[in-house]
Amino acid sequence: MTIVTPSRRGILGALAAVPLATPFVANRAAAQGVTLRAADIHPDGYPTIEGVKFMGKLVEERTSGRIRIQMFHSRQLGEEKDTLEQTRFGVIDFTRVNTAPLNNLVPATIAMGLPFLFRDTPHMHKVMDGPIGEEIGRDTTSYGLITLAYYDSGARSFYTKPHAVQEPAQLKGLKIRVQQSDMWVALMRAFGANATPLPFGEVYSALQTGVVDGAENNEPTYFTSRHFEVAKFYTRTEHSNSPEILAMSKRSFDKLAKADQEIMRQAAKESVPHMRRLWAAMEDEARAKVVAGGTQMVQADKAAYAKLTQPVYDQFVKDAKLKSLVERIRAA
Ligand code: BDP
Repeated sequence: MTIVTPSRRGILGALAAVPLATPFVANRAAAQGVTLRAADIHPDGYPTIEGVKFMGKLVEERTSGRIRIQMFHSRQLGEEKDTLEQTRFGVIDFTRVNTAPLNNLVPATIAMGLPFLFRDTPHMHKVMDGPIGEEIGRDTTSYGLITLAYYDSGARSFYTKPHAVQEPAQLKGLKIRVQQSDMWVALMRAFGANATPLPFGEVYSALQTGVVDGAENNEPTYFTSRHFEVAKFYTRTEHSNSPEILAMSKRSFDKLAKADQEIMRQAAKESVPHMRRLWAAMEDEARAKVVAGGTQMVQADKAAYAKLTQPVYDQFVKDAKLKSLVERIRAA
C-alpha cells in the first residue's frame, strides 16, 4: 500500500489538476511542436510571470512555433520547494524562484541573499549581470538546474501585525515567517526574532490566525499577496536584495538541439530588461496601493539592524568560495 502523505498529495494533486503535458521528446518536438511548462508562485501579471511570458513569445517566434512555454502561475504546480524538485527531475521545465529556497542545495546562492550585501539595485544588477552571476549560475548545473536569468526582487523589509519595528529590539518575542533556508532562519535569530520557516502560500492565514506576527518581503509581494490586509506596519529595513532566479530543468535543456538551447538562453536574457521595467513600475504601484489600503510605512534604523548581522556571515561565509564571492560582491 502506498501511503500518500498530505504534502505528497499536494504535489500530485497539483499535477493532476494540470492538463497532461506532452512528453518532451526531442524528435517529437521537431515533428509537432512541444509545450514546455513553467511554474511560479506569483499571480498572473506579476513582473516575474510577465518576464517568462515575454521569453516564451520570443522562443515561439524564433522556433516558428515548434517550442512554446506555458506559464502556470499562482502556485498551480506547488510551492517553490516542490517546483524546484520537480524541475530538477524534469517533471516541470522551468521554475522561477527566489534564491532562498536554493540556499540549502546550492551553497553559492547564499551569497545573493546575505544581509546588506548589495548596496542597492544598481549594485545588484552589476553583480548578477556580470561574471559573478555567471559563476553562481554555473553552480546550479550540477543540481540539475540551468540558470537562465536573474530577475529583480527589490529590497525585503519587515511587515508586522502588533507594531512597527524601527529598532531590532522591537522584534524581540515576535514570530516572523521566513523562507525555507537555514541562512534566513539564522538571520532572523541574529535580529532577535523567532524565525518560523513556512511556504509562501501559508503566510496569509498564518498572519491572520496569529501563527506568526509578521513576515518580510518586497512591496510588490506584500501587495499582491494581500498580506497588507493582515499586517499593517511595513518597516523599511531593506535588509536583503536577494534576486529571483529563472531556472530550466537540465533534463529538459539537454533534450533540446544546440540551436534551440541558444534560442532559450538568448530569449531569457532579453526578458530581463522587460521584467525590470515592469518591476520598477510595480514597486511604485504597490507602495501607493498598500498605503491607500491602510498600511503605515515606517523608516527603520538600518544601521542598528546591520550591526547584528556578523554572526550570519561567520556561520555561512566560511569556505574559500563564499568568502571570495562576498569579497568580490563588495568590491563590485
Ligand atoms: C517573493 C519572491 C518569491 C518567494 C517569496 C517568499 O518573489 O519567489 O517565494 O518572496 O517570501 O518576493 O516566499
